Amino acid sequence: MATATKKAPAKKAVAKAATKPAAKNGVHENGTNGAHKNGNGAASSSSLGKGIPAKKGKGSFSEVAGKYCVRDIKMADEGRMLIQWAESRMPVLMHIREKYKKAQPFKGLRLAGSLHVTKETAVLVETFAALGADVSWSGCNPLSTHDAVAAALAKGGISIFAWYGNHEDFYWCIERTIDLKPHLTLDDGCDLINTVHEKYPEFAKRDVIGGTEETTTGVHRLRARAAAGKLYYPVYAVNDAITKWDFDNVYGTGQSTIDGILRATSVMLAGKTFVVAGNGHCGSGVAKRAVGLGANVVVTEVVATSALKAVLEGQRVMTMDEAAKVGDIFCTATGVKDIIRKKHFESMKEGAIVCNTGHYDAEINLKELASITKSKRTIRPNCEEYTLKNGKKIFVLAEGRLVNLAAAEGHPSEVMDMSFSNQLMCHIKLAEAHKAGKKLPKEVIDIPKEQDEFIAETKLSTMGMKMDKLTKEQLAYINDYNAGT
Ligand code: RBV
Repeated sequence: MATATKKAPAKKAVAKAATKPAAKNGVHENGTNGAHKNGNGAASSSSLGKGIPAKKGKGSFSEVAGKYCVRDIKMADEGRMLIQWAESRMPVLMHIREKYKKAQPFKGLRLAGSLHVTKETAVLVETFAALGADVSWSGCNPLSTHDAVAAALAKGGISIFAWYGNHEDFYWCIERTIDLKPHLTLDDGCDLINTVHEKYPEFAKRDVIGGTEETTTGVHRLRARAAAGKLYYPVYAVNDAITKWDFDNVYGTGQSTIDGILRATSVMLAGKTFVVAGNGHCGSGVAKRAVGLGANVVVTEVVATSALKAVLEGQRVMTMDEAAKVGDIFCTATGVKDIIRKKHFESMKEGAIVCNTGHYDAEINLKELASITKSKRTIRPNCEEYTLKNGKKIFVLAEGRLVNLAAAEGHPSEVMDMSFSNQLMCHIKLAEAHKAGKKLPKEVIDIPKEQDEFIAETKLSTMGMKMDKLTKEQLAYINDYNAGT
């Protein structure tokens, strides 16, 4: 127990957690060297969980070695209320939780996840635990962990390693979740999958049943890994479900990105020139909402069809070289590095605001910005003022990391309901296939159409919406190749 500053309350909290749905399988027998004792397959002589290296991060933590490390377990009650708030807005996920509670599809299985520790994620995590999984969790971005939620999960018995501002120990946390020797992995951005594959390839090949990936950037990486013949277990591309990318990526990113920009700046969007880099699902969602608030939207693109869509939505398309000169606010959503770099900062207007909503912080080249900067200060939370050598000021939000998660609370619960229902259903499929002795191909697997239909139908019915059904005659008509005028 390294810096167990809050040792006593933490212990009490874990014991108390037995009443929570997550507790039964979430609480591990304390392995002081970080190795969990409840393993039933993965060899304990493996290098996984062979001792816990020291953390690099400073500050105090609430920590029980091998079990959890969060900022402050005393925040658990605040986090619990946030989780309850999210639960009440995630009816599809809660419905699936109820449906499978008796069957306990994850009984005997260990699951490690790396995904933003938000109130919505907590509902997913506790659903896995309620359905029998032994869960370990880490964040997938240094600035997206909600400390109160992490505390509530720890208190509820989940093995969680995550805190806000975790730059130095990001991979340390992921490693602690791998100590659990997971049968299943759940990723957002592929950091967990990459660590398991690169550091523990034999374990990945032998012991891991399968995994899932949440986001566009992660699925790209996964497909690249599969194409290189380096994917060692089957992984569902959750991002590519219709009920994920047509909703989470568009409406979730749209609303939460604007939310993040407003919380970090409180500027008026009406009348501003708002530059969106990338008109994919995410960028188009941001553009839609910026238009709705009266901004003048400019889109930069490299794909002609995506550029054309923006033009037909009434937005202007230009190169970043041109957009840099006219923009008041810039938001990157491309998944590509160096979208905004030195020459762009040099031609920006005084007071330009720059942020990113893509998964990684590579889209804005802050090193190049630093090279032309005289001084820097944090002028508001999540808003840094860079004063350039020529006296011009540029404001960067959330250190160029996902502004929607770092400066706001991520996507709303209502839309994460569908994304996380997809996550859960894919893991149920993996667990069921495993229990039936069925081997899935070691590939990136697409989401079956029936899953999308089930999730969309359930979501609609929880919203009180009813759809029409085709009559027999209508069905026959649309399937009649010979029907004419
Ligand atoms: N995302 N999660 C949340 N509230 O938990 N918000 C956004 C949340 C996910 C979203 O699914 C997206 O694909 C991913 O974060 C990007 O890292």
